Amino acid sequence: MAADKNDQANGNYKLQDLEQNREDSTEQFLTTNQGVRINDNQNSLKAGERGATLLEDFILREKITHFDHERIPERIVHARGAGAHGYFQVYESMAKYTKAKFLQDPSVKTPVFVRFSTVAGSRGSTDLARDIRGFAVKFYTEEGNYDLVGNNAPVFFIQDAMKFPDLVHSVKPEPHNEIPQAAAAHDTFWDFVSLMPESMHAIFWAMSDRAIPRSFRMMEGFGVHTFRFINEEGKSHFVKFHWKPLLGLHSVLWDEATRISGKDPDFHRRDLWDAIEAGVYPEYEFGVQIIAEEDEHKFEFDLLDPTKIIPEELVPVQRIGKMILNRNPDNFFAETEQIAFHPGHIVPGIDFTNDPLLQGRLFSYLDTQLSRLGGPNFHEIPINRPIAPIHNNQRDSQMRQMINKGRVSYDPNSLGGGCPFQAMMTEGGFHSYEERIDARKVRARSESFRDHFTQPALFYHSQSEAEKKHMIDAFSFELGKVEMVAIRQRMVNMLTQIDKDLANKVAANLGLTAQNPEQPINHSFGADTDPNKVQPTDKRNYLDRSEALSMENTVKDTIKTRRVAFLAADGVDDDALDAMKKSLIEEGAMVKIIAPRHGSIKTAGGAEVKVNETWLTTSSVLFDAVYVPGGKTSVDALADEMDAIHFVNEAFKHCKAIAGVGEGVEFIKNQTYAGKDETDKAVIFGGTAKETAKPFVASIAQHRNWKRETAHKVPA
Ligand code: HDD
Repeated sequence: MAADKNDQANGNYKLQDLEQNREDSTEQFLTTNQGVRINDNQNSLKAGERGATLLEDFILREKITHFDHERIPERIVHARGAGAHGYFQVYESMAKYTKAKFLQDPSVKTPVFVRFSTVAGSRGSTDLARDIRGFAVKFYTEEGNYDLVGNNAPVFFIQDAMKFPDLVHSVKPEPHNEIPQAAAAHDTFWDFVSLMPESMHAIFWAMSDRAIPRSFRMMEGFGVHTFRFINEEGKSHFVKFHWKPLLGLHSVLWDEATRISGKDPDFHRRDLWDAIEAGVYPEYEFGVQIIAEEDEHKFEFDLLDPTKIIPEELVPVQRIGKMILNRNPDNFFAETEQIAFHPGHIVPGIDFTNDPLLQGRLFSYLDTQLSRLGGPNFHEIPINRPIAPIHNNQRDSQMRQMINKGRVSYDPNSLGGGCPFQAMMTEGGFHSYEERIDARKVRARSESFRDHFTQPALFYHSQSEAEKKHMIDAFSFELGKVEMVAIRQRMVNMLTQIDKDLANKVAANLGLTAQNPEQPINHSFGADTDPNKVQPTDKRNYLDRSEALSMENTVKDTIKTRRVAFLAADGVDDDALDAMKKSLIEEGAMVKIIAPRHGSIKTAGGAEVKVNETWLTTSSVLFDAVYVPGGKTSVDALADEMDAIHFVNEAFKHCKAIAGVGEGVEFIKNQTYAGKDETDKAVIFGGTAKETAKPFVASIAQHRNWKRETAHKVPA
């Protein structure tokens, strides 16, 4: 695992803490779970060589019994995920706003474990589903564990936790036939959301490119809810949390996503693993939007409403620290599967608001771990164990690890000297923020939550033309998979409330006409009998555009960890191969040689070059760019190979950078669509690899040439 030797130097106390549970079988005897050495692991104990197996065979029974019980229930949502260890450091003390210790001292490295996930699919489903991604961070702080359980979208589909089971039931595979897997594109989901105008903002994020990220390392994270920072004086500020990836925000195309799902359903998991193993550690800056308590009501939306963002133009995101992921788990089950996140795991200096979605989450996460991990001692599982000491009077239950000494398990006591003591606030004791409450007990939703259309419109208007087109395609695809025409129509009608042009384009693709509904249906406000009282309010306009919402404006100055395919065969030109490889690797890219067969190929100069993949084992959709070096016999072999031609065409279709030198130029020009448009700046031809490398690197850094998408239709 990467960074092993540095654990100590990193100050990563969590990794040291895990050491006591790590097992390594190297040079060890095979034993039973009782430590008895096993002499025959091939045969069960029988009454004669051809006789029945004996009940006495404790070794067989132990092995089979353990196996029979290996599985635990998968997470009800976010079942599919991948995790990594790392650490977090604050840039400068945030004492002005919060007393949370891990946000005070820039020299302190706080260990973290992060789990990224999709929401709807099962544990074995594809990474490339169109879905929101989970972005959950556990900080092992010296004051106890703090979990920031966020997503890669800053808004949620519902405003009240009361609706969560309905939302999840609608998106999961339909109950009668368990179809479709890891997809929102089916009737029950769109039936539900088309009756829930409050879901529109999150739907717009889910239909955008953000829902098909290129990598977990290239997506943002958001705490979603408004939380509180509490400082030493007890003063509260509202805060929204952000994660900003240093590699920028990048996505794949939907067509590509569906192909990746077949070629490598573990694409994101593998990408995270490979980057960490290669020592190119994923980095994210931690951002906060801070709002003074007095400004709570100054916005045209409610800070407690989880379907709203605070546009960065209204409150800028301050980047206050950095998280680096530098170590892969040793064991997927023990760490990534057993980690238990809970928004209620907070530390002094951070507190909740009354966001009704957050309030419901505070119940759900603890509850779900009881059935998922089998009982209330899940905090003792190594990955969940805080580095801060635990002392309390909780006792017993399944799988208890802690051996509590003494007679006393109650408080107050005199027999135990009154221990363990309550901590004063000055001693780090958690004290809930004393928010003033003077209210009626009601089952209701605030009027201030009724604007559902302003922010999806802001999101849509902030997208680039390419991104808008992708959204129209996404709506058309998803609704095209809906069988009930009435549901498609209701959804299209809802879209007219947000953007008429979008609604008309989607309607046209569905063979419908978008109609402005007199009254959008809204069941989400419950039992109120006057329908007018529960309708969404009209769209407002407090901001035309927010640059931060478009991925077009992201970081585009690096090719670190980008995967570049070199298509080559025997006779490839030495310089064309070596010089380009060197230039790309210097910039941090990962180069793979794709050839007609495994083993190695011989260059024109007689050198042996190791082959990484063949046409059979890989595909252009697993790469960011393609390069065809010269060398007559090499290029002739490619020209004979339909898969090589398809490789380049497919990369071209998906708007990727393509480069060729020497005879590689002729191959691209004569055999593929990529050579046809001389104005296409992401198709680069050169005489030598050296002169081609610079523009090629610049094109890869641009991620995609979206203009190509509308200019060319490629049958690949
Ligand atoms: Fe949730 C898991 C994020 C609303 C109930 N949620 C879960 C995970 C993430 C989120 C990232 C996976 C954690 C992991 O990797 O183990 N959830 C969110 C966000 C929400 C949200 C950002 C809205 C802002 N969730 C939400 C609500 C409820 C839940 C309203 C219930 C009332 N979520 C759960 C859960 C899960 C979960 C059922 C499944 C597995 C788990 O908790 O540990 O309790």
